[in-house]
Amino acid sequence: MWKFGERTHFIGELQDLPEGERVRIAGWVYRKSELGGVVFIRLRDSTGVVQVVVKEGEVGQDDLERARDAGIEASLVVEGRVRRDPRSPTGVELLASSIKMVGPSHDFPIKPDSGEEFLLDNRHLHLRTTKMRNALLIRREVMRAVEEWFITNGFVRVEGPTFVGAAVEGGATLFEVPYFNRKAYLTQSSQFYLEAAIFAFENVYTIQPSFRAEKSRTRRHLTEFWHAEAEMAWADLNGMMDVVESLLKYVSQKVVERAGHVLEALGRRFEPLEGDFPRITYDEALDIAKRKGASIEWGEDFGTEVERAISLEFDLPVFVTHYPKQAKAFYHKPDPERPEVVLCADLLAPEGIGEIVGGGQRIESEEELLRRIREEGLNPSDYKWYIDLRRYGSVPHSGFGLGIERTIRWIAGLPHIRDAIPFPRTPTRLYP
Ligand code: NSS
Repeated sequence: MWKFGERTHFIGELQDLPEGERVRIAGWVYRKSELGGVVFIRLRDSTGVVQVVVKEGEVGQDDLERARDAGIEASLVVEGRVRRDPRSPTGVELLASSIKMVGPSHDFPIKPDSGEEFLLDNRHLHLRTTKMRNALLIRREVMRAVEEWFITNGFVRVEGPTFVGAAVEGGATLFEVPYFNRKAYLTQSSQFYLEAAIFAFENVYTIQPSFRAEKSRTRRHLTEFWHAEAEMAWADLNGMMDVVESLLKYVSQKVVERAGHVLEALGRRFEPLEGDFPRITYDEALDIAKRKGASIEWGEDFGTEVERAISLEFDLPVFVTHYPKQAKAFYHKPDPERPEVVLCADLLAPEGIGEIVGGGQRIESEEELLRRIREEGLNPSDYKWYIDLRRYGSVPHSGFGLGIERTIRWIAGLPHIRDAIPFPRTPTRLYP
């Protein structure tokens, strides 16, 4: 890791050093206590925590006073000697010989009993606590593994724009923004742009934010979420599900391998996914839901509660395929053998989490696409370039979108989606 500043070591490196080694470390005051005139500071940097012992005779009087005055989260540079101490969790502590105060801190507002809303209002400070750091370390490993899977499998990254001219996933959740003397919207999905890019690269992906003006305040909706999307030329519905399954198995394996200790610290038991993901149809899922007492009719999309009931039936993520046409967006390809359903698949994560992936096979014919656009009461002129893609060597193709925060929430076992992202955006939260 890059080292900046005056330090000679990161705190996480101290445990490998011999008794008496002289070092200079830097960090933030995590806890502090005083006993018999000796000040004990637990100092934190990004690699760990170590106890610093500050006592008269070893440091000057000024340094001792500085240690006494240091508030929680004050930043310090400390010089001292390593002491092996079997009582310490890492086996070492530091006997200080000098203390430099870099940034004082008074009355750090985050306390063990701070309430949820207060913590959200202070997310800029809450980020440095153990709980948030652990959640964000899982986020880092999920992001990294997703990107790695696409790169190792030869997918080309192509970013879509954030300002767009028309809806992908229906007008109800569009965010409108003024765009000079016109209206623009914030993108709900990069799917259409990835569909254009398959003709250049065949297999493409992106990882970028999508925006939805979801008014529902739930544990699984954000207004701005990170979206990993892929699109594959020549792939059918089954090919698409194979990609999702391989990707999620890889992500589960890498997160456990690289951050198993973080999952443990979060109190989360999570094992790499093994075995084939079950694939059931909407009709079969509907039977399960009804058997469990849900009041839902054929044709309706599944809400949070119904998805929860279905996902609790399985130990692995489950694909639900062939939804009724009216429950899904216009671009899904109707099943040629049963045109009232479409060749789509949602992936429901287990433990009641519900949908984390949505995707399917796209309509490749111009006529059929126009028919579906009109059937949905949409204006073909809003989708001119998208329709155009069907006129120059159109091919069967499929793709999907995976919600990064929903995936993190599931893997890390977080009670709420907002803890899966550093600065959550919800209908009521635009600060900090
Ligand atoms: O609406 S989706 O089901 N599908 C699409 O947007 C497709 N156009 C993607 C594609 O095929 N390229 O959203 C995909 C996933 C969904 O399964 C969730 O995991 C996530 O995106 N998602 C969200 N996460 C958090 N908050 C909100 N509001 C949200 N909406 C969707």
